[in-house]
Amino acid sequence: MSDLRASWLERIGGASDEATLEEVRVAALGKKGEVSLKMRELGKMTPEERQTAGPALNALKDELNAALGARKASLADAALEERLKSEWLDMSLSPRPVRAGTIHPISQVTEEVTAIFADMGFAVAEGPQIETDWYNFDALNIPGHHPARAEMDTFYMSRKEGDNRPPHVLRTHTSPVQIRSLEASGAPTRIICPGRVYRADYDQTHTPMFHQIEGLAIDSDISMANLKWVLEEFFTAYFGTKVNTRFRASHFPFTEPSAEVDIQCSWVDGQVRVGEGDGWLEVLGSGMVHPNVLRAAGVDPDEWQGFAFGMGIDRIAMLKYGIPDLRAFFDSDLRWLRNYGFASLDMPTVHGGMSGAA
Ligand code: 2NL
Repeated sequence: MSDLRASWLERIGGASDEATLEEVRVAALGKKGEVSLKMRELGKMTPEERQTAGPALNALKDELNAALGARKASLADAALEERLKSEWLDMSLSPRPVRAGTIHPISQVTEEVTAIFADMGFAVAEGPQIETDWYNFDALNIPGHHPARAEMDTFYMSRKEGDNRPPHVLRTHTSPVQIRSLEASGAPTRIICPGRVYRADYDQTHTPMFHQIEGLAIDSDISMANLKWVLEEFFTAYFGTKVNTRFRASHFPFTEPSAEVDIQCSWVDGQVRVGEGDGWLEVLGSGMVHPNVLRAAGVDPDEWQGFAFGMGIDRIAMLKYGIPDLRAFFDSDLRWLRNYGFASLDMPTVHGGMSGAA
């Protein structure tokens, strides 16, 4: 009996998969299994023999059943373990980089500039890019014979055959937005107008479409002194360092007096550095709004006065980030701009916003 027990326990322990284990079970405890046959033989024994053999066989049957159950469970565990190993997935792997859109550098700079003027109480105004010649020229005291109205600088829209009204133009500055805003809301006012403007010009420093930001402040006592303070405050905030300015007398049809404004700079290793130094860079035009312009916008020049200025966004973006060629802004591939510190180009911008994205 103990040989029987030992040999079956060994076969159970040696079964390496569930199918083999089932074969062992049938061979021991199935209808014609060895242990089952032995139990059938109990009937032929004498009562004395049966008294010892019966309980021994029952105990053996229970023990083998328990051993079969335990072996089956451990084989199932091992099989699961194997499966888990083969089906393992590395969740720590970085995802493939997502090609996402980013904010264009010009838009980033526009927002930066707008935010600085907003802190000084300027509201943003926007308007159409296709303008009438009244809003683009006449209202700004630019007479019909002025060179700025010449065919070579201005993009004219064509009229239908037989329509003899003056043609619409692509606005050559954002001033018409300020005229429209003055007309609609009157004085006092403090606004800035960023946007696209168009001139027929194309070389290393000019593109036919570029970006401008103009400012306008009208009240009863606004002076050139306010203009100088506002501009120095702006340059210092924008360039992150104290910036000195120089006002040079100039001429624009829409301002009187007029001034061109330079910022102080130095040249280090062929690169311009804004703030101080022995050089000056022209960055904007400005002046006191001409009485004719106030009148054209329906504002009484005997009651109101103020300053206006205009600057190229592309140009001040180039100055801050050391970008050599204006045309680079309008290439389709902007990845090179990462070299100039446009960090948000590295950050995916997700529709609806993502924390941390600019
Ligand atoms: C320049 C010159 C300037 C203005 C723009 C302006 C607007 C109104 C009335 C009067 Cl509504 N002036 N704008 C004034 C002076 C200069 O821009 O060289 N910009 C790049």
